[in-house]
Amino acid sequence: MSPASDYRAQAIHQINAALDRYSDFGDGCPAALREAIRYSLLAPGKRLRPQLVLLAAQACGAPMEFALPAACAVEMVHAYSLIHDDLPAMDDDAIRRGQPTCHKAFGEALAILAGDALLAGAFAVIAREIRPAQIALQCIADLSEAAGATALVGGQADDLANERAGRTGGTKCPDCKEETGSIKTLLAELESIHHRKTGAMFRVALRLGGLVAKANPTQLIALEEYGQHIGLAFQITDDLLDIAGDALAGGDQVQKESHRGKMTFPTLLGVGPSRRRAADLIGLAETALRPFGEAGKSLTALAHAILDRTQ
Ligand code: GRG
Repeated sequence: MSPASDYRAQAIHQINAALDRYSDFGDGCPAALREAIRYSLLAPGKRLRPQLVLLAAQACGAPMEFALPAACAVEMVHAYSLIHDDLPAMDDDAIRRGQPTCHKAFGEALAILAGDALLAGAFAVIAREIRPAQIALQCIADLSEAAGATALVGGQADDLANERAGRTGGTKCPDCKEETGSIKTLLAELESIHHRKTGAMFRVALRLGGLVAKANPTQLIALEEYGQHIGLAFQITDDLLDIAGDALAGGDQVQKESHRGKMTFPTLLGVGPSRRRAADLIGLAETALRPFGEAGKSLTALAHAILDRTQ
């Protein structure tokens, strides 16, 4: 194991232990609700966003443990968004994190409520655990903006609207090198959706890590720029993984049923150019980390892991 992946394994271990503590809402929480919350939150996700919080704090000179409450708050918001995204009214998915989705296991009503409780619980963790209060307040303001109508929720709303309007972006001819006017417009729309729906949570994860570590403005700007690039690269690799088994491997189509016919980077650009775009973005992310020098090396390693990921 390389030192960077060893460090990340340690981070994931600490994150899981802290999530376990923070998802115990005490005796006042009904047992079935507690079970549904913990079923989804503690399921084996990649813990990418909380790792970003910890690694950003560490790049700014703070011990990783210091950023655990902020890291868990971000993961709790993420888990809520996944539970709600999987509901029949949204993506209608049956499997998440290798197990039946929350609504399949507990019913729709309890799944909605588990998501609601996680969203509220995230802000409670910040308010209770982060000091000084001025930094907690800033974290709450930033996380609520990232989770709200102009970011996560707004991006999701536009994504659903596009899907329901049947906008797929078509299938790009592999021989076609130039981007046509309409492809450019569709790409800009797609990027705008992803900057809000996926990118905002990446950016805020890095920002919260910086804030709790008392980062200076140059460091905060660098972290957000890095977050912007890796967020989009993550989404492109997500689209590519979603069509895994396609022309690249020459195998069977394994794309999720609910994602068929969606506008994605590969449907707009083709597979090869999408891969190159993701690699370019990781290069830009690495450049953004220059102000951190050696201290940014775990974040650099994480950016490359996003590009090379297989799940
Ligand atoms: C319901 C408000 C609301 C928003 C939903 C998160 C989201 C927005 C939708 C999830 C659908 C999806 C496939 C989005 C694309 C990328 C993404 C966010 C994937 C899930 O994140 P991972 O791969 O998941 O980090 P794990 O389970 O590893 O944490």
